[in-house]
Amino acid sequence: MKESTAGVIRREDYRPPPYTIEKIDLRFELDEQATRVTAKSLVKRTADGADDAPLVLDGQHMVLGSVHIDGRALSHDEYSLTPDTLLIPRVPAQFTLEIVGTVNPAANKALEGLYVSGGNFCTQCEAEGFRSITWFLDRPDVMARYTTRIEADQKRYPVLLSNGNLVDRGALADGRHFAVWEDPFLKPCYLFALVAGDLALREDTFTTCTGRNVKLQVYTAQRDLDQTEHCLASLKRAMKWDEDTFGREYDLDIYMIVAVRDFNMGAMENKGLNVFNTKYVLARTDTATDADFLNVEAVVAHEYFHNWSGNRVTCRDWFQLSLKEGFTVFRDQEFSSDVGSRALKRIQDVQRLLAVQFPEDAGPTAHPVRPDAYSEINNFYTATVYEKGSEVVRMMHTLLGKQKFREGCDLYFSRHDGQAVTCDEFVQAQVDASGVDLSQFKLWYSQAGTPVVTARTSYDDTAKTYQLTLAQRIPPTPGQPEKKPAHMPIRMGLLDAEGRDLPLQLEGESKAGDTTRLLELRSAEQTFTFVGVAARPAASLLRGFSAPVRLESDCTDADLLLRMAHDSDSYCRWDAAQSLSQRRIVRAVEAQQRGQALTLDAPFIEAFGQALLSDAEPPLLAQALALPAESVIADRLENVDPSAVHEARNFIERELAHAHEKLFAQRYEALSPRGKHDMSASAMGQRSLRNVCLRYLTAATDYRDGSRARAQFDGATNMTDMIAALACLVNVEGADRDAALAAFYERFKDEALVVDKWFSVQATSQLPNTLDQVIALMKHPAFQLDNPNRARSLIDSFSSGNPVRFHDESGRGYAFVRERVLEIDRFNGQVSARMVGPLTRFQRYEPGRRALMVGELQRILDQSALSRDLEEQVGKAIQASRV
Ligand code: B3K
Ligand code: ZN
Repeated sequence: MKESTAGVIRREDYRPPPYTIEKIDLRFELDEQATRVTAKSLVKRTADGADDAPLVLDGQHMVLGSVHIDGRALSHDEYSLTPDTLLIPRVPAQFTLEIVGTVNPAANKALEGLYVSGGNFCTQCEAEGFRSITWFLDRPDVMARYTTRIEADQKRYPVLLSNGNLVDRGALADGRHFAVWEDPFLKPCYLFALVAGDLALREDTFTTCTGRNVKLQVYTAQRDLDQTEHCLASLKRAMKWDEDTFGREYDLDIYMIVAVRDFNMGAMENKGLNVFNTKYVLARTDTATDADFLNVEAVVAHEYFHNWSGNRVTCRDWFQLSLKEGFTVFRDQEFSSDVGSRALKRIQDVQRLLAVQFPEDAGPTAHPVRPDAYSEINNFYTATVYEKGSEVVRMMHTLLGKQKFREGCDLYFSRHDGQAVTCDEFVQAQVDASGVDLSQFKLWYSQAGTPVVTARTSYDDTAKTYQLTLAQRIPPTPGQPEKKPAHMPIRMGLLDAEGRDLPLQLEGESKAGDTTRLLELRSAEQTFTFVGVAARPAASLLRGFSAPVRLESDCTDADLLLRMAHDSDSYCRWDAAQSLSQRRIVRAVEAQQRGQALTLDAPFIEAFGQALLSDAEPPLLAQALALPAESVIADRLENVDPSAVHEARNFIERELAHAHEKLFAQRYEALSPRGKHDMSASAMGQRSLRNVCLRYLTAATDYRDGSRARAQFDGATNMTDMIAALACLVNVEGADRDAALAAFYERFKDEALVVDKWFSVQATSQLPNTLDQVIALMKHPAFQLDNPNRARSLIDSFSSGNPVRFHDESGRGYAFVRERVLEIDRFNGQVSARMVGPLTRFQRYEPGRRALMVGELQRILDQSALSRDLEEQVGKAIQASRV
């Protein structure tokens, strides 16, 4: 096996930089194949730098032109150049360094550094892309003041943008022109950005809380301009919210968002000049779903919030990534909760955590929220750093309370404005503001793995006491065999036989108090005794999902049924419904394995009927009725046979559909759209419930009759209803399916994001020949492997969104993904390293599948010249497979 520790960077090895760069003037002479970049920097030795410390700059994929120190050209023997560095052995304590280099943006398919997308220039520097633009101290604790002069052909690139404020512009000879941008704020180089192109603009203004006018601009291709209204409106909402909720005001005179089609991730918070994947900018009701609208709003807000949590206060090193990401995800989740439905948002966020982060935390690439080592930092933009990181911030919010938490944030921002700091400093600010002891709590930053909390309960009818014993254990993860108990907030309540909340009185308290309590679990096991409990209650635990743990409780089906119908906590109602479904699916899997007939119990069927008849809020009801995803079911089992899970889930779905066909149909009809298309939260909620009903109604025909879905597809006036209908239809063999797919493509073939949906929906079909269809679609003229959105729309939708076909027992699904991963890895390691993810989650599967998956991983590792990104991920997976 290849040496897996080569090139590993460790947190404990952090040293402050021996030199820093306080100011940099950049000049770009833009040309698709050969852009000349001149960087003039003010370099200073720091207190940590020895007199004879060499200056080692990061730089790659560039051709060096010249190096000057204080105006004097260095000869070749005065520096040494490697593929990743430029080393100058002897330098003064302070000097001006001028470096000229050339880059080839058109050839850049890794989409990191300076590249061309849709004929326009753009950049992506986080985490380490700036080193492909010029030689620099590419680390976030080196913060400089930037000016950027851009020169380009006036006709082809009329718009020239960079960070900060525009200070000069004008014409040059030969039909070229220039613009000069100046960013008054110190920033690390990962926040640098440049955009040049022929772009259309939507503009607005925002007046900040102190009365400053900020110009807001959204740039896109001309043809997409009518899809940018929602983006701009979302930005304004986010700016206002951050003032009201966190007291954060915007600091420049202009805020720009540019949408590009070729982008490795969602968006990038470059100072004053965000670059976005078109997916998170464009939204019009005929091309984007309700979920797309909400995602645009959330991502726009997320990037905007980074202006404080990330840009004004940044990370000292990349191990601290969650300092800005976990906190900013928390902020965007709170924003979405405040402007939309808090209850729904919480359920959706938990769903994502269960579907993506829990499996990651249980797999070969499990890592702490603040990792200890990496080979390729881009592999650490993970659900753990982001979403679990946000849960960690949320727990502090819970433990401190809203007010103290806000004071802690204020202190953090004022204490560290303009600095590059660590997660410890964030926690310290919370401690200093609140006086709350978070020393044990900090283990959440250093221990990987999802804690399992077990709840045992007992009721003493004579003493009228109720005991709740909570025990915790954190499973071993790679490199961390032993764990210490975590400090976690467990919000809970107790329900009486009618499902009403009981006032709670803990032993030792003089009287009963609130109906919801915050218990703090700190030890491996703790018992809480409630007194004055008249009859055995049902425990409602982990209200609002107060800690990111797997809860295993001894609750009965009767408790769950009661909580599903009556729990005052909306998350707990949802969780009860999901647990009931999950239990039945697992029973059906076991029955299959024993060769027994599958059955579904009447009380459960009855409860679903009651729910359908209830006046529960439609979006919450939709979430409760939708069965857990196959991947989420599998994540709770061992030795999984994905076909059995698929069969079991389909069985439950079909039984419920048959039993309640009439009710589903009534609800479906009653929720039919009336009047003008409405984007209110309640209208969106109704659409989501109606589309869940459509799914059950199609399941009621055993996916043999797609006529209702076809009718919805034909009559749909918006993308939400259209794609929901198509997602049902792709599972129904026959003419309706083919006609709808053809019509959809014909209508939307010029809308790239909708074509992505078209590929994606086909890749998720349950039909047995889906892999062949996917392979055929790779040859479709619209398919493009080097566009990340398009590649993911087909390949990731298949591997992550279609477990039963991906895990086909022949292993063909695995081989297909391995081939694509290797193809993409030749030009884009960031995308290939993510795409391999589903192959690395082999641990829960039965031995046959596991061996096939590991076999494919080994085939990947046997290749030479893998990207560092892919090699790290696959190397870890192989290592875990040997334990
Ligand atoms: N900070 C960027 C992510 C950069 C990813 C680099 N591989 C987007 C965000 O989290 O806001
Ligand atoms: Zn972010």
